[in-house]
Amino acid sequence: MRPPGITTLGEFIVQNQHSFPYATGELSRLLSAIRLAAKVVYSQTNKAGLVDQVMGSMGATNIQGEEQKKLDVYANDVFINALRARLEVCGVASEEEDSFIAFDSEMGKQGKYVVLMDPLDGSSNIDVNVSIGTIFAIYRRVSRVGSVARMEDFLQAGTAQVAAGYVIYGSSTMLVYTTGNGVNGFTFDPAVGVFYLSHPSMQIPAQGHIYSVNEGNYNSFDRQIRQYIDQCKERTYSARYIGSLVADFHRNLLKGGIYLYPATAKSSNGKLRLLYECNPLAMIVEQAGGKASNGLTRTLEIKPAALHQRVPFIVGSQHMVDELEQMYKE
Ligand code: AHM
Ligand code: MG
Repeated sequence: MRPPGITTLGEFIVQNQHSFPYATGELSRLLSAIRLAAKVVYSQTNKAGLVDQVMGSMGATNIQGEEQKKLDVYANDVFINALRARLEVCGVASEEEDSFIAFDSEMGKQGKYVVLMDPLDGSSNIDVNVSIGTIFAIYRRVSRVGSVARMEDFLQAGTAQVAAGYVIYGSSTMLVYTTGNGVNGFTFDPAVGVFYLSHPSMQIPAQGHIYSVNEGNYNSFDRQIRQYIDQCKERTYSARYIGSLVADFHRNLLKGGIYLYPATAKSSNGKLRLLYECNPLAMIVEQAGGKASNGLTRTLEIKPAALHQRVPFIVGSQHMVDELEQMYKE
């Protein structure tokens, strides 16, 4: 049954489309495609352990050398197909694809937007019943409408995002997004098949008491990161690390905290990808009053050089990120 007086995601998108600086309806249709794909992935995720297509590995690796899970590939296909079916999108870039996919049909070339995504974030948690997610960023293309999408459409700085969001498949499924006018969260009611506005105008507390980092890499972190972690311990902050970026980010957004994936011995630029993991979450956190940086530079201002570029990522409550940035300055 529909909770009385509660707005659905569909209604919210339509009610708020006037605040979007581009043509009315375009972004609404694009977000509807994402909403639909999220429902499909949710329904498949919930069958993990029951059907063969969900848990386990594909026996292949992606271009970044990471093992592809069955659900990685499934979610990738679902999101790409949902976006391809819309007039608005001329191309997609994904963690699971070597290069971007240009929708080069006559319809596809008319699309004004590109979408960059991590279709299934937290892959290592699929098989162990722990929260996972989807992250997406939406940009206006810079190439001519009517032509085939080009690399430059995808290599835009995060400041150019027109919308960004994530889906978390957790104890409930939520879709959280921003179009640059604050952040709103919607919870899925599986009985009705509808997302309802449950978290209007989300704000991250300016100061938190949670730090989230894979401390197994402590010995290879920068001096500033080690110093910051030591300080968190002296202050007896809580350590919370799920290993799904979306889930760690979501908790810190609600409760206040800081998430760190700095450079390590294994990966000198950290593990997380700028374009479809860091930038969308950076836009969301800023819209919610928080901050994201690599320690020295605001994440959204980093000039991308490659589709799968990795950057050190520090994101969360404003005062916490400020404090760590101060350590870098000193
Ligand atoms: P994925 O997109 O392949 O799942 O990888 C990204 C994930 C993040 O969700 C998570 O925060 C991080 O990798 C965990 O890495 P680690 O296991 O090194 O701590
Ligand atoms: Mg990921």
